[in-house]
Amino acid sequence: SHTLTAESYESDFMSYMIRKSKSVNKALDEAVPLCEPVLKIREAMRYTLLSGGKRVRPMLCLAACELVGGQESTAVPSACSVEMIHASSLIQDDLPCMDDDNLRRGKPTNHKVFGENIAILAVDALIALAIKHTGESTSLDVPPERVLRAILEMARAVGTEGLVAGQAADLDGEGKSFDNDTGLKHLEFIHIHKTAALLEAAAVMGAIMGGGSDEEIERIRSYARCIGLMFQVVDDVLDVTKSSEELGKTAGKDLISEKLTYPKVMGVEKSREYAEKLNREAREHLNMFDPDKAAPLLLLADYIVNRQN
Ligand code: GRG
Repeated sequence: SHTLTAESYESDFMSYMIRKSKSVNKALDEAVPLCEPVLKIREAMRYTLLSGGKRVRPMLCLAACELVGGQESTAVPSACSVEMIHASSLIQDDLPCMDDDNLRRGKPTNHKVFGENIAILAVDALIALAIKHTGESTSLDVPPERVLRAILEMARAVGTEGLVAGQAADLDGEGKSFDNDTGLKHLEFIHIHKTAALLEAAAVMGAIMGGGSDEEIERIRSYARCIGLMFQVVDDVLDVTKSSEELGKTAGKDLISEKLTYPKVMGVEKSREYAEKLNREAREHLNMFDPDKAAPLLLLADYIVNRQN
């Protein structure tokens, strides 16, 4: 019942996504109980963690685990941990000293509700919990080598080889002007680190926990990296298309800023083609697997490339 056939594409995939996010949401809810000590910090953690993201990273983690023959439950703690890291990075990214945003997922940002001091502590606590949760809640049937390897994978995706490197490059590029060639390189570096690294870690953690071979893990890694970059190319295109629709309605700050984007560097059409190319590449990385079993990951790629918001 966990495999999808290509024929029943959309409805099956949607119910698959909904089923997966339900397991993850339930596990996330249980992972951060509202209790003393530090009730306020827990409220702030839960505010962002449980405020309705798309759960793309957890879904990647669970689907990768199942693809290599593992049980969903084996990867649920990893899926939750990755989402905790994601939530922490969103809170930090929205702070006044970073992007200074008032809204996230249509709601006031964490620091707007809880104050900057609490928001920063919630970030720290979410990162610590992410590490603890996979270490503590993964089934004892999983060999400890796998748990260690998965946690290292996640740590790598956060630090100076991952999210932090992407954010630092992003800050560094602010206000600079680039020619198309260096602009593209800069943009690619940012997205490989800010976005693809965590998507990659999510999928790889699932594949590790599920007992995938080194070759399977590396194929899944390459797939996820393509998906991560594609995610951002699509995001940039949507920004442009949405902006021109909404021009005059909302003066979003990206409209007025000189933010570097794929459409700016290569134009909207070429950006769309690039996203399609990355989708084809992502699929190729999975062609060693039984297509029925790989269906969720293949459909996830289509979902990302076709998404409208
Ligand atoms: C790990 C705390 C910490 C910080 C690292 C601030 C920072 C340094 C990095 C910023 C990383 C960041 C915000 C990247 C953007 C990633 C991205 C594509 C966000 C949107 O993801 P979606 O669309 O969001 O999956 P939802 O809302 O669906 O969860």
